[in-house]
Amino acid sequence: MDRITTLDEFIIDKQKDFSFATGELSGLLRDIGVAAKIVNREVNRAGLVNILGLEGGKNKTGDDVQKLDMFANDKLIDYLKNSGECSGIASEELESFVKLPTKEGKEAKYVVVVDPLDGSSNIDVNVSVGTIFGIYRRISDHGKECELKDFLQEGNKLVAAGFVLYGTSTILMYTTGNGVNGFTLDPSLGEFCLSHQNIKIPDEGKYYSVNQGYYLQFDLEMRRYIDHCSDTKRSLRYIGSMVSDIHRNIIKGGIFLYPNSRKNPLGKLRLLYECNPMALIVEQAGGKAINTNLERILDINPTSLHQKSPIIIGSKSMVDEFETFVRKYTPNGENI
Ligand code: P6P
Repeated sequence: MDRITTLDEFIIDKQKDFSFATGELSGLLRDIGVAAKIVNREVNRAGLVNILGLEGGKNKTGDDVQKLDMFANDKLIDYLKNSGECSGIASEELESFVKLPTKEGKEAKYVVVVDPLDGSSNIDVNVSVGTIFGIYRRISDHGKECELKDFLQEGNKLVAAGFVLYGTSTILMYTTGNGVNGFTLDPSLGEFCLSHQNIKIPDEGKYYSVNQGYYLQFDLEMRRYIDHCSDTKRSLRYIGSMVSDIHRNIIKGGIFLYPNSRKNPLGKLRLLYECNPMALIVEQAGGKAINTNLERILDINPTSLHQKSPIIIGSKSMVDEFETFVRKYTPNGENI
């Protein structure tokens, strides 16, 4: 039996790849791993401990806030606060970012963006959900509290990004800019163990993921692309949980599309803590991520914490093919 490599061992071992590394980022990644194990425990028993059902509130973008959302949010913030490596957190569940005003928080090098529990509409029906995180090096003055500009950085400035998928097994995947590695939680050990080393997304795939219920609200190029997927006998797989859909496409190959529509002129997914971290992971795995103006997701300049972006992400040749439909069917598309 191959030797088990735990997430902690891997993070520490990979730290040696960075001569300038001083251990703070490693500590932050390890703390996120611990928080993920705690969230996983509650997700796995959500039906038993009365944390199902709606918290009653609504988050910044008007989604109903479910108790498990807030539990995940609070746990992640608690562990990031205690890490001593984090200066602030921006979360889908909070209108503004959280400053960590302690001495450690003011001296910390990093800020974290997080969607604590993505796919929350699936919680009560036992369909997989996920946590998405991204880590930026702060650009505000050390020794002082973090500022909004620390979070409003382009995705190409992320120093790390990852997700946790609470599915048939619990998997944590992350990148620090040198490829993507995946770790599966072994409940008998209570450890995330290396299971997907240097994973690469297939360049082509048979799956396309889009909510076809919005078909008539989509722009012409999107409708023609969907028709093309159907004509070429691709399989539609749409879980309604971004992390699950994109994770499947990383493993099997495929494309995930959440475009603009008449209902959502800028799409639904948030740039900072959903699109950017997933785009970095997919690019690091050899894939591609753009918006419906054919801009690279990671190059979009954020202007607000909860801003939305259309996203087309997945196998490179499939995203490239989508681009041809935009150029062909969008007015003046040939000049994009
Ligand atoms: P729709 C879940 O609520 C989420 O934020 C993503 O995880 C998912 O991809 C998307 O929304 C589903 O949205 O409009 O298809 O239900």
